[in-house]
Amino acid sequence: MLKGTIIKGYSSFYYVDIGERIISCSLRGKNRLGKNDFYPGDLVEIKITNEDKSEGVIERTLERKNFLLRPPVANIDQIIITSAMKQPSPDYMLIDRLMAVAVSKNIDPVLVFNKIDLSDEQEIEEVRKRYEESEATIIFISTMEKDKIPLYKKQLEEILMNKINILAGISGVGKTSIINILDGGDDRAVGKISEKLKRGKHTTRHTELVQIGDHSWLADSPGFSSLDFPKDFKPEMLPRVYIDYLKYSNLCKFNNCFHLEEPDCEIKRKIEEGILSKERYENYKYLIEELKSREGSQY
Ligand SMILES: Nc1nc2c(ncn2[C@@H]2O[C@H](COP(=O)(O)OP(=O)(O)OP(=O)(O)O)[C@@H](O)[C@H]2O)c(=O)[nH]1
Ligand SMILES: [Mg+2]
Ligand SMILES: [Zn+2]
Repeated sequence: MLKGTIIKGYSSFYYVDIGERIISCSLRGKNRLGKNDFYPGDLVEIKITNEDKSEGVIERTLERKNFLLRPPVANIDQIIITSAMKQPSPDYMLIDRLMAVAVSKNIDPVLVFNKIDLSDEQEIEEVRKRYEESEATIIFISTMEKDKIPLYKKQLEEILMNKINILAGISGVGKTSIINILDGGDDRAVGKISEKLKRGKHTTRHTELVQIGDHSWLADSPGFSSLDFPKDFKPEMLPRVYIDYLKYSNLCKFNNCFHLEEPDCEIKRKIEEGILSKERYENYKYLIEELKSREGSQY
């Protein structure tokens, strides 16, 4: 039995990447009844039925580590949270929320700050400091700095490598410009990635993973509604997905410390010492309140 990843599917027909090539797969009768869903990103076991034509059948889906409904993609490894240094200024509330939501869904957050040509070293340092303790990968780029584009492209490709990625960010931060950088500059057909992503926009049913490099994939940009906390996510789980707080919370007096009113709280100490970001903590408190009110409304 071979293992592979579904790249795209049409009704009961799927393209499965098995590493060195793509196999066109159909479903076995028992799987055609619609009980089991198969989505891009799904890790599947297949059997080759026709070696010459690269055809096969999907035997079964392996357990998913996560699933997004819009776009419907399984097993997302990484979310590229894209912001601009200016025009528009970073929406820190959104960044902090997306980071926490991502971790809650077992997706690694990466922070990309674009348009550094519009900012100075000091502003970049402030942003870097703010997320220093979060352990999220963070890069600063500009799609306008022509001479540095090969360097930025390489950095982006390294981050995306061997992963299923999704790109998120509000309008105008430079998502399309970033995809254009990834698209150009080598022997692949220019514009292939953006063209494929554009095609997928009209139909959520035919979402596909677009290949960036040998083993890196990019899914359609998710709608922000699908980047909410899972329904069963409780307020007391927030400290566990605010990754910068995890490595210090064992020093809080109470082991289930919310880092709010409790005495002898290591997180509040680290904020006073200027190690953890005060602004990020304000957003933490806001998210706790939001999760509490959501719970009350039986959402
Ligand atoms: N100064 C500057 N402008 C940039 C940079 N990158 C992109 N822009 C400009 O910012 C604007 C928005 O860029 P897009 O790539 O279209 O942004 P987007 O995130 O795809 O926006 P939506 O498609 O609306 O979600 C365009 O006018 C770009 O030319 C940059 O590094 N520096
Ligand atoms: Mg765009
Ligand atoms: Zn605490």
